[in-house]
Amino acid sequence: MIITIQQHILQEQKRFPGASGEFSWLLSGITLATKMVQARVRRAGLTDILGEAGGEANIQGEIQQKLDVYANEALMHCLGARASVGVLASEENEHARVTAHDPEKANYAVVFDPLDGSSNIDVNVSVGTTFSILRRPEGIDPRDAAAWVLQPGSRQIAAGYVVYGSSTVLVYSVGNGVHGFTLDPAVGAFLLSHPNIRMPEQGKYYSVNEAYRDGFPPGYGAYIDRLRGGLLGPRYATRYIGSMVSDIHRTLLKGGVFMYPPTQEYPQGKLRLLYEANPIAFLVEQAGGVASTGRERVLDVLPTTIHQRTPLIVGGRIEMAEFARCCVN
Ligand code: FDP
Repeated sequence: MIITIQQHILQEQKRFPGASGEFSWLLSGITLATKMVQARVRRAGLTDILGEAGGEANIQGEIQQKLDVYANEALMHCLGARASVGVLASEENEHARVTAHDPEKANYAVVFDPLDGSSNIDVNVSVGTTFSILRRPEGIDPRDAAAWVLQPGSRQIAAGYVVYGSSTVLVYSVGNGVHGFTLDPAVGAFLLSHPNIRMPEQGKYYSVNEAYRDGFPPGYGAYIDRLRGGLLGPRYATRYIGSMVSDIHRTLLKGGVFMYPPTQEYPQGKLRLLYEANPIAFLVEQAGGVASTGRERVLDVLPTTIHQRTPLIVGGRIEMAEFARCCVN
């Protein structure tokens, strides 16, 4: 049976008696925006839009716009128009923004990275969008945008990503398992292709930028050597695309471990807690895997700033148990 994402969202909604449908309407804003983004990504090599943002005219006399700026505007526009959305925070904007006319009546904040891995776009490597949805916390001033989003990841009510790869795939969870949908470009609908994704307990790949190995904290090098040396069973091979959503998508489906540890350049890790690590950790846990900062569960971190960085280590149960033995202190 063919199930579209809209049908799936409506089915999920039935689990919550009295649900008004506003949350489903919010999610449809995300699917619309990501369809717009994927249409641009697919034409990126053709339309010469890879120039810098901010005003270079292309040969048609149109103003060039960088794809990540376009992706940001698409999400801001599609979500900003939903009355249930009070606050939006994006990797592309310095501050979170109150978008609702009447924030007292809005219930949700959406935090997103409109185009993750964008340094890969001009060499035709897959990129992605990540998003995290939070409910407005009790007792805050609804006009204080930061207060909406500075919540630990365990409070997310939904999260997901879209990978613009050999096909466009949207993976999301509302806390009831993880489900993946592939865009059928002929009809413009996301169709259920990966119901109930479960992460294998063990895979055969580790995914890390090993060029930074000398700067990793103690234990990481030995951990990698154990994976490579077959101490967990298989001798692990490396896969590192350098586009987080793509590396995570593979890890979720095929198993293994993905790491972006602290490095010399990024002692706090490079990835962003609110719109990269948190949605990924939510999905990974929902799929039966483990997500750590190297010190604690990612979803337990209480953020203090919107763009704060964190180390991120995610993997199957077996890899993460070994990681805890080698690296967590
Ligand atoms: P990018 O800089 O291309 O936006 O979040 C940033 C990110 O990509 C991730 O998608 C990717 O996993 C990581 O950086 C790659 O960083 P390194 O080049 O340092 O490995």
